Amino acid sequence: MSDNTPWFEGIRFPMVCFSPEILREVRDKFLVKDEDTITVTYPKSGTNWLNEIVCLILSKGDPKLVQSVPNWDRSPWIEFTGGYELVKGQKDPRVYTSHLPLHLFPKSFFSSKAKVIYCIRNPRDALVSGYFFLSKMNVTEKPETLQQYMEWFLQGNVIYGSWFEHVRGWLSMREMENVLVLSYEDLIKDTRSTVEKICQFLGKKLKPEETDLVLKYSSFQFMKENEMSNFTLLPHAYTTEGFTLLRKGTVGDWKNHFTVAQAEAFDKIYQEKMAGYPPKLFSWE
Ligand code: PPS
Repeated sequence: MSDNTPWFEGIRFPMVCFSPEILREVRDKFLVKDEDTITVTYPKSGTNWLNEIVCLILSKGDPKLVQSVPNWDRSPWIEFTGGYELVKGQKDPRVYTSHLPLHLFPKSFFSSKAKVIYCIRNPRDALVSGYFFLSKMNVTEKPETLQQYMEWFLQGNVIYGSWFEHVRGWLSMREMENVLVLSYEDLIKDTRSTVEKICQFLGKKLKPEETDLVLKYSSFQFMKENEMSNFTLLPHAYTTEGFTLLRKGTVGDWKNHFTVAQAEAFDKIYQEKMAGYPPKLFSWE
């Protein structure tokens, strides 16, 4: 990738809504509060789904908020210039989101009791999702082919940097009691019990019928039709024809797009970079 996207501390960011000054301030000066809930992901790993679920858990399944306020206002991205202002103005208890790698995350988090939910996804599916998303957006150089995007991805030369470093960084926090690690694959496989796990982590007890509402309003179909959740309200200058956030919402779509040679090349690098983790830690393995 060779465009003019901004860089901060060796990580590339999108061309719009970012500045190194705000990124530095978020890391060094922003005060995380004990009552904050923060959802964190590498891009294309289920961020907006998780945000919808958390928002609906907090409203006990009442969809009023998710149907009236755009997702980027109800769970602002702290590292976006506009999002940072929104988070600072939020009433307690605050709920916000981030794609930041651990080393760029607000330093004050590490001495707080704030809760972080980190959602990981098979990098192959995150790669395919990112490829289709960014080829229809005007915020970075558009990849021309999946092969090209795969090369950028494996080099960490994509927005928010290397998937491997992101995941290694955040997984180092997985034993902390204020950090919950989930996977997109678990959310797909058993949405109800994963939602219940989130409720337990957040200390929220929902009645079964309230959980039903959380599941209903955060479902792929509801989110795809909800203009507060599906990114159709993004400024048209940012997107091109065919852009969609809720594209497929499945596990394993990479198998429809990787060639055998690409799958083998990816596996080789994956095995090298992820060596040392216990078997079965990742639900896609
Ligand atoms: S972003 O742009 O980084 O914030 O994108 P992110 O929200 O992290 O990831 C987008 C992918 O999540 C899928 N998605 C869902 N899957 C299942 N159910 C629900 N409700 C849901 N909401 C979003 C979305 O379809 C993207 O994955 P792909 O594989 O592209 O379909």
